[in-house]
Amino acid sequence: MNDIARRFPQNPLLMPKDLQPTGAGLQIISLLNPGAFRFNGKTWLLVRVAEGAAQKEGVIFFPALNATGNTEIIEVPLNDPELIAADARVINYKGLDYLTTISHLRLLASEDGIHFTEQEGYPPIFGKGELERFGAEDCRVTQIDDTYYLTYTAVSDSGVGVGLQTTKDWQHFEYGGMIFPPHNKDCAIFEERINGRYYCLHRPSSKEIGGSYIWLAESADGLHWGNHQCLIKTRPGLWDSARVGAGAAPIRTERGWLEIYHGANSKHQYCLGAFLMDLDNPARVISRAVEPIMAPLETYELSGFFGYVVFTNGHIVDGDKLTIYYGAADEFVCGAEFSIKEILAALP
Ligand code: MAN
Repeated sequence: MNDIARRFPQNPLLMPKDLQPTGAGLQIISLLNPGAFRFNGKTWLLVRVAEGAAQKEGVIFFPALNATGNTEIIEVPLNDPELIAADARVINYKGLDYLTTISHLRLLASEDGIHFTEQEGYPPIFGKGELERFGAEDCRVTQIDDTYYLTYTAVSDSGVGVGLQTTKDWQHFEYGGMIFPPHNKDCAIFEERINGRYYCLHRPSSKEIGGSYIWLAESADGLHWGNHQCLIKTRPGLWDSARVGAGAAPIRTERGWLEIYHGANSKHQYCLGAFLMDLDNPARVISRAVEPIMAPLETYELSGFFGYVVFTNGHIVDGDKLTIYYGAADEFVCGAEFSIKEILAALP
């Protein structure tokens, strides 16, 4: 394996204790998977903040937004025979799935791309309505002209889909509704229209025939998507054998659209890989690296809320320098630099 990431020596850049929870009785369990963008001369992160209820012995609490949009805590005794709590992230109660945490998105900005702080006047972004009752997660941010498109995982008891909001100033948002119904996540819109059309990568999942693969869709208006095509599948026996999903918006290079994606194996170990799409016709995959370009190696990537995870959905491109911001061990926000040339060299 050839890990070509140059991790920031300051990692982790952000930890749960660095931010305040949004309400009494809540605690921040993890900070993860930020979207990244430039705005007002600064680098901004849209961090996923996962909150849980302070636990007490013999009881499990899990949060959900109620009809009025406030976080409500549901309490179940640990010995309840109808409770299945085997995964740190998800529990099943009375046959229904719930998350152990609820996520919202928090805006932080930085002059140097390393030290991030919350900015006055830019409040947290919460899930909206019935289809986001269990939160908003892993937001990709794409800028097209003067509009930022936010595509995020919208979770509720109806399933996991992709929500869309747009903004020009990060203070006023337009809600575009659910653009991909369950089960779907990992949606990244391209930062340029191609032949007048919007494109995005997304990740529907099928439990029966098929799997968790990266798909391409196109749209005339950035809101209604069609002409779905399956681009990237899992590879038996490799590091991305169980599921794959897009990272942030594809990067224009002279060889094609470069996408950094995540892949996991059956042990839920997450690495980052790369593939290239044709510049004029992104449905054509030109190349895919066999090995990951980054794998969990550091202590903060190997152990945390959910260990052995590096996961990115936000980056800043500056010439050959690609700075990715990533979630480590589903608990910390970290940064790493890549040379785009070095990534391209790993692509046959
Ligand atoms: C998976 C994990 C969790 C996430 C849920 C819902 O279980 O990625 O972190 O909260 O899916 O998206």
